Amino acid sequence: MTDPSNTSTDSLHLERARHLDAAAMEVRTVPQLTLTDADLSIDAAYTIQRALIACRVARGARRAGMKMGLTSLAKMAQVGVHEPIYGHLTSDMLLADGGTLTRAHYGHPRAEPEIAFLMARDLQGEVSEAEALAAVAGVMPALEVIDSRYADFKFKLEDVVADNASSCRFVVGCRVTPLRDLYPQGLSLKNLGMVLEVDGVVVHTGSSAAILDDPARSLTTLLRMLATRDEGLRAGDIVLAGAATPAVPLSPGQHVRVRVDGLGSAELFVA
Ligand code: 0L1
Ligand code: MG
Repeated sequence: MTDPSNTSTDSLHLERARHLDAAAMEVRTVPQLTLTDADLSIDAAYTIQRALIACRVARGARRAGMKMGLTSLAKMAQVGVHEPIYGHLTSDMLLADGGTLTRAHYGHPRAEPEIAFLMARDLQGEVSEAEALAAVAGVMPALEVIDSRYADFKFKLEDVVADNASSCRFVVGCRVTPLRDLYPQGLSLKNLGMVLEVDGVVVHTGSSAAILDDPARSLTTLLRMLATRDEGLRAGDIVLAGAATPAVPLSPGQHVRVRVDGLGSAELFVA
């Protein structure tokens, strides 16, 4: 028999997901969920996140992969939350390399330089970094555009998890570099130089080492977190490993580019 208390919890999660989804569509902020529910758990927040993604899938979006967030000290300090989190990427969030983002469609978008993995095969469970990398087709430079349903990006861990880890749009460079191509150049995924430029001016420099010390660790952390729900990654998934520097606010007219040693670049324009 269905437990009526579970049914009411499920409908509350769905109601909150719809509330966040509507706010994104209508470009407005909402009060933090934890203001009215101080007991909101991380587990419940990830359930709301999945219901939020289901709203997009119902509108025709497809799974594109996953993102890790808050994987660097710089990012944690920027928003005052000190634990890595994950979110879902859908096909409607993908912006072509060199594509244009319309600023007015978002509340307070920011861009950050990232490393993306392309998964060659399905992978699930607790694996070593070497095992995770063996399932990767290659890596790409990426820009993630984050936006938050909460005013001034002010939230608690549970709020930002429910809001799909602030994920909004993403761009990946058009070249997928197999990891074996890095080593002959004397490069290591653990320490690739990363530069974020706005209008041709360098605004932040960093290293892939800022991403949990090694982007591969971000991948294994994601797999460990997904395993708690008996989920994993699928062949063809793009995984944004996390940002190497703080995010920069976006304004119309800007050209934003990330350059990563050995991987090339990815860019977007803001209209
Ligand atoms: O991708 C990120 O690191 C962002 C995670 C959520 C925190 C934020 O909105 O900056
Ligand atoms: Mg990010």
